[in-house]
Amino acid sequence: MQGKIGLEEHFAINETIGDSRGFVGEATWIDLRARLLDFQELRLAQMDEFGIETMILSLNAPAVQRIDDTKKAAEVARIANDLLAEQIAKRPDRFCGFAALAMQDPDGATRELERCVKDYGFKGALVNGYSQAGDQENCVYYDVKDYWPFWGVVEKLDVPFYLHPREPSQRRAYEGHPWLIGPAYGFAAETGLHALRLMGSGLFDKYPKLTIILGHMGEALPFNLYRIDQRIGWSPMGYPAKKKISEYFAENFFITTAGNFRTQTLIDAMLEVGADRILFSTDYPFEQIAEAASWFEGASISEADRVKIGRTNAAKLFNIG
Ligand code: GRE
Ligand code: ZN
Repeated sequence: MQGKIGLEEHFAINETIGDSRGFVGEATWIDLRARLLDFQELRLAQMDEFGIETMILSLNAPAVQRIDDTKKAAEVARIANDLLAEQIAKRPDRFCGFAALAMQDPDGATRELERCVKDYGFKGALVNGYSQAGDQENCVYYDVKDYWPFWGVVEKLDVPFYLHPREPSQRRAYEGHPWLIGPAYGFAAETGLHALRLMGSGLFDKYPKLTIILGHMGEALPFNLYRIDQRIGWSPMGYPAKKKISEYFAENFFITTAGNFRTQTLIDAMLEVGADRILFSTDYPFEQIAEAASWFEGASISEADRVKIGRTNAAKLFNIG
């Protein structure tokens, strides 16, 4: 399929490239590093070869979220956003952008998002989970009330917020099992939990038009919606939000196929949230575009759904083409 749009697709800058080093061996790193720092050559060649017309680009992880000096975090976000805008300007027909945001400072993050959307035409923000604010131990989650004015502005700007993974804040549970911490499992556990916090806080009752995007086919949430709803209904601890988790998930969330190229999983997600809320993505360059595209083209879904998931859902959501 030609004309695909991908939206979990990363780049890095000198200040953040080191954050991606630990995920692969030495031989792979040489290639991964080159692909993260590249915009116009390796990336466009792959996009051309596999029918990806547009990528919405975002900074690598955890990057800005891990910098506990708030001023420094804001500076790195700004450097990344400025560079991204320059690179998009060279190929506005092929690239769009998501803003990196130093969520350590909710007001500063709000202003940076406004700047990126209004001055650069960015399509929203991609944030790598909780932020470490002032101190590495201070992991802040965005359901807390300090962030509600930020969310109000996100809703008013009418742009999606991509909640991207990072390593779990709960290190004790992973002790002795470092292989669990990263993209194999810890990323999804951490990010799914953060998404549930947002939903359960009542955030979407206050800002019903807010749109959150999750990668990796929804970080395992589609598979668990029934049980979560069912058991919250029984909970003696109460539940602060007005609607069921499955209702927020269906009304306020989109999910992408990034890094989860599995038809069984896609079909479960389609049954839970519908083909209109699923968006093709690769997770380049951590995943191979060849693999993502060949799986997607051959997946046993209808051609109408393939076109929606591959292109038209994202074109509508982001006003592309
Ligand atoms: C990602 O961006 O999702 C990612 C990383 C590092 C390793 C694997 C991965 O940032 O999927
Ligand atoms: Zn990613």
